[in-house]
Amino acid sequence: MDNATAVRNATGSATAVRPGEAPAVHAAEIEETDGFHLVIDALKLNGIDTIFAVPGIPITDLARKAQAAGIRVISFRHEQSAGYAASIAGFLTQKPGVCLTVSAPGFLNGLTALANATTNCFPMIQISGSSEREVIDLQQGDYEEMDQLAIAKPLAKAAFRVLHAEDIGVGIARAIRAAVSGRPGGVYLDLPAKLFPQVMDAATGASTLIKVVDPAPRQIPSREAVDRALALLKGAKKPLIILGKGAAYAQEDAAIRALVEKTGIPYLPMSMAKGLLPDTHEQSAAAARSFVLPEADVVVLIGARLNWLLSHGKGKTWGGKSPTAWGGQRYIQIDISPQEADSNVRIDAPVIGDIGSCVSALLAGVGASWPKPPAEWLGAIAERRNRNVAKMAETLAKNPTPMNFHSALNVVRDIVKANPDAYFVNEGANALDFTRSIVDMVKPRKRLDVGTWGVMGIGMGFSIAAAVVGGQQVIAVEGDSAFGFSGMEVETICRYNLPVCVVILNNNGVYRGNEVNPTGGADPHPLGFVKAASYEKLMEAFGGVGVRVTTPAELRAAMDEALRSKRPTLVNALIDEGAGTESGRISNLNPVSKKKS
Ligand code: ADP
Ligand code: TZD
Repeated sequence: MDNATAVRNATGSATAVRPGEAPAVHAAEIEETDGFHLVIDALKLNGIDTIFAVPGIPITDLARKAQAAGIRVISFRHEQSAGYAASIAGFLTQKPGVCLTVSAPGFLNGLTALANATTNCFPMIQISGSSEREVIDLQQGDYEEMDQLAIAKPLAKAAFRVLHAEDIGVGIARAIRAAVSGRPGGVYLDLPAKLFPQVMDAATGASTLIKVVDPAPRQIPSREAVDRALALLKGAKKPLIILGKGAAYAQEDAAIRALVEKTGIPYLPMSMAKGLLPDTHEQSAAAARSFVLPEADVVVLIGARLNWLLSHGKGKTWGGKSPTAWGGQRYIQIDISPQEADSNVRIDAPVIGDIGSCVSALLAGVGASWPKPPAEWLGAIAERRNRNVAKMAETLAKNPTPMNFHSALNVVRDIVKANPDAYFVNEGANALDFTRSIVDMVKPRKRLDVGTWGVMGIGMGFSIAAAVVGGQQVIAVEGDSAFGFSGMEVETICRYNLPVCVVILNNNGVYRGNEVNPTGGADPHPLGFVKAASYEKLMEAFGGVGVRVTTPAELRAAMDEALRSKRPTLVNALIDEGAGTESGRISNLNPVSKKKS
């Protein structure tokens, strides 16, 4: 405590005496509380049991006291990873994941993750300590001076500052509501250093705290919207359902499955919706994606936006005649955000509400007489799918030397299949794209990846959070570049002894590792890394298991052992350095100069 001296009374709670002030009554007789304890009590009151943090001024004691109060404090090496961990904890639990950062640089390090949470619709609260308001506003050069609230505002769904201890309850209640209600997102909560040591009597303090009632209220769609959608769907000749990560987040798995199965409509899962229904489901059109998108006539979007990941609903992907032309599909969009419809193409039947309520309302209109999609449509999809699956099986069966993405991922595919409860974290470019299509998921919310931004650096933070809040084994498949963004967190994995098996698909660089400096100079190529780097030693440095493998058989043995032992393990899988393509599957978004050199 900076301004006040804590005195512990017989019950162990803090009382405080300001320097130079005589206590009015015997300190030991008064139950007092302070800002530190009010923040902790407010979080606990609202069921927040875990904080992802990097401690330092002015929140060191907050982290310390939170742990003492029974909150699990997971302490990271870098705020960005702590932030990513908080955000994915929010996705997995529907409770805001809390990230705790220090002022200015720590705040900024965490802010990338907060912005990413907002973009991905993950509920998260970044609580950051900040310097003295008066000094910041006069720009007098305080320690880690920064107007954090102003900087966070445009990147967060909401941003608040609490100046007085008696407002902590309201501040945390508002942050929780903003994070989880409607479209979830990242919320910033600014807590200046001076707030923490403010004292008040404990009973008054307790009366200021708020246990939030119904923080994410159901939003029921209108009857008209549901009828409009059903009418459109009933007339479809080539219907298609697209499941997005909003559908995974909603935890309405049974209702979604019932809608898919009762209507008999083929579906496509977006990356993080894989496993909502098992990827092996006979209605999955994932292996016929490039066929169904341009062919479909009515598309039902459930918790998925028509953003770049779905080519904005336009162009060749959708059968459009030019890159910006609409393909002619008609859309039903289920989303909690009333502003999402028409953001890219016309939505004929928006159904606005929470996914559970919307899907249930649609289901109620799908009776026994619901017409199954025409057999030609289902047959054409099955034919494409079977052909593509057979082609992939052939590729996966090959065993080239050196090992490549496919032969390595064939092993990962088997191991994930045998361990359906394991969380599966994935980042990279080729390491992401190949993995997404090769590794099947059979359970919901198990696949966690780079999301809407395609951001590198989520790997270790997501893995740590999944192990901590999900309590299960984690397998992380990482490009070697991707891993580098959060690699130091293997120390965190070892420190907390988490069952995380990191597999690096190491091709010596970004996308691939075989490009050379065209000038012949000594500098390496900008996309290349140290050849055959010993990433496994990083895990060994902190007491975990490091294994270097060059064949699928060695990879299988190393992963099997990692999952058996549950020890922190890093498998450095050396693969063909020429195997990757530029930007993986999104090379169309990568401008390339036509000019030679
Ligand atoms: P993907 O990348 O998988 O396609 P997006 O992140 O683009 O998914 O879309 C998720 C959508 O889900 C967002 O538009 C968001 O508003 C919506 N969403 C999130 N949670 C819910 C919910 N509980 N009910 C309805 N819609 C939701
Ligand atoms: N920085 C951040 C934060 N996110 C990004 N997406 C990038 C940079 C650019 N980028 C990609 O889009 S993928 C990638 C980078 C640097 C790494 C690809 O290399 P990799 O995977 O080794 O991880 P592959 O398998 O070799 O393609």
